[in-house]
Amino acid sequence: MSNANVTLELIGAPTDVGASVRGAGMGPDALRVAGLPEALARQGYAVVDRGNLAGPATPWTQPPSGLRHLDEVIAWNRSVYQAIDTALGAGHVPLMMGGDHCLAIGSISAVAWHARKRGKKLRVLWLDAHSDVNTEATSPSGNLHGMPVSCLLGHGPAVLTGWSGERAALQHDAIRFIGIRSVDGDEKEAIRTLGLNVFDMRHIDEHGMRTTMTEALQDVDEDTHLHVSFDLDCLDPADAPGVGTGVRGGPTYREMQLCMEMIADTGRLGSLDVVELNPALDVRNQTAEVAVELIESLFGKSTLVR
Ligand code: 5AB
Ligand code: MN
Ligand code: MN
Ligand code: MN
Repeated sequence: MSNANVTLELIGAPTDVGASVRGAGMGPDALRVAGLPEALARQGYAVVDRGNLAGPATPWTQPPSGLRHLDEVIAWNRSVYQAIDTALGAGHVPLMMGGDHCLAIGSISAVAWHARKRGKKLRVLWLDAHSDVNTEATSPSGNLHGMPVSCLLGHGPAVLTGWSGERAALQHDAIRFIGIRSVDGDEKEAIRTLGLNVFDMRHIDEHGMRTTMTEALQDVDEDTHLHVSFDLDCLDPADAPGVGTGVRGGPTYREMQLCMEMIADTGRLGSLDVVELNPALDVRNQTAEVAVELIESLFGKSTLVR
């Protein structure tokens, strides 16, 4: 299918409601300022920018229970779910511009619903420094951007699970984590118990990005809907300083380019989250610009001469 027949639908979700640090709400506009819609249009895609969703302000209160800003997180995720559901229903490829990573609950739940309806196998690539598999019981912070994976696996609070029509939007073997290097003690336990598929930095260091991605994409076939959940703190903070929870020792810009190019090569990318961009901490919008270049590669822009 030529790019012109593919409609990319950009959906802004300007909130930091699930995060620990303020500023991720400016992410969608920073991506626009860095030229994301124009870059994708230059690749020949039909690009529709739906603008920004509306939602509640972040109260910045401490949680009454272990879940900070739960009501607001639910409200934002409802809007995201609806917008992604509408985009997929129209046959478009949704690109959710966060916002913090709690928004993946809504986006991936909608993706899971559509994948099941179409009889597609769902595979999620979780590009992140963190594994985001905390629960209310294990979270050191109460911040819901550290818990979306648990919610999607059916282990979150009841109000944030089951949105895909099944208790778990994702089976444990449907998700691959890439670039992980900051995992809380209880999360490690959860990764082992749940049998999650983690390609951590040690793996990337030892085997390289090429082998890592070959392994991570191994069972992607023509019946697969591939979803990428791209937390910008996956990148090394030297390349991407504009994030709220940066961790040293991540993939370089070049390694991440290869990662994106290998995903593009599958031809199965069906939806994308770009989250955790924090322009308040960025240097001259550099992280947004890096994100745009990586997204261009993810959608098939190649530096290959052959
Ligand atoms: B992000 C931490 N594990 O739960 C927690 O950026 C950090 O979406 C979570 O990956 C980071 O608070 C969440 C310490
Ligand atoms: Mn994350
Ligand atoms: Mn992260
Ligand atoms: Mn973060």
